[in-house]
Amino acid sequence: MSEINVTAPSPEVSNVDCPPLGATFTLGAEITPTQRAYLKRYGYLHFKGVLNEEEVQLVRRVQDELQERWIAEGVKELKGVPLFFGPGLDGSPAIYRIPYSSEHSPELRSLLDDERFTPLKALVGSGARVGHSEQDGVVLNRYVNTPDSVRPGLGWHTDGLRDIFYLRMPKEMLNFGLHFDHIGPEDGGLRLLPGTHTQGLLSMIFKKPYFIWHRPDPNELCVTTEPGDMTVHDGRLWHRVAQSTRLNAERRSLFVPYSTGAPIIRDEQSRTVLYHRIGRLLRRLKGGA
Ligand SMILES: O=C(O)CCC(=O)C(=O)O
Ligand SMILES: [Fe+2]
Repeated sequence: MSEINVTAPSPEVSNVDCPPLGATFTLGAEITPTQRAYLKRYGYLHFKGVLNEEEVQLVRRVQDELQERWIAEGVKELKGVPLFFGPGLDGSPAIYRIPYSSEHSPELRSLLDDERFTPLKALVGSGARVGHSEQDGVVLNRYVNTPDSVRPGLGWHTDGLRDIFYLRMPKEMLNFGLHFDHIGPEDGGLRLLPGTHTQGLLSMIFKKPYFIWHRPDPNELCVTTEPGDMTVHDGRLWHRVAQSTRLNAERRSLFVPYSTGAPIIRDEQSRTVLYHRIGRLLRRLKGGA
């Protein structure tokens, strides 16, 4: 993989050479034309080392603390968004998906509001903000690969379909993911179908059966990550989280919604979102919670 840094002023995106598929980048003071060209063509960007080691430790600790807290307090959902429960690596209860995490951790919130992420907001559009309290908020994910796991991976999907469940048309939207483990191809992890963000609505809805389809695609790209890496993907891009080939392995990620436009704010009275109710039903059928 090549490391690409463009610091000199560059011409408009249309004249910029797009680096080859699989390129990785460094997050600087602004998103470069090269980076924009790559995002436009392939629908995603991979930035290396956006968080330092200390910050990686901080997020891992927050994830463990919130998990401990919600389990101790018997919290099952936050603002109508269910927490996903399942056994952890050592078999004791764990939470695989924690929504609204930055609302309950001022240190996580201030980390994500750090200046280094400002250039990313420019990508989303003017007035873009971190959706700490919008949709599902900042989500902490844990994928556990043990025989008892109820979520060793995540089936094919686009993130834009959520908009349809929130009763609005999928808008242009970017998802920012932070990664907390060393993940090579054999560790499973994020797989993308580059370029599918430009598909029409029909392909976005019907290309693959949402969430239940895990089969590898001949065109999928495997994103290999180190702790502290960041990925950005277009909400319309097809992707999945592949199960690890190593038993007793875990992968952690954090997803940050950046949005513009009218916020979708939920509160403690909000009803469980339909797609989460369907998801919970499917997990229960598999023995999860
Ligand atoms: O964990 C990841 O890298 C991806 C998670 C994801 O695609 C999602 O939560 O929608
Ligand atoms: Fe996703």
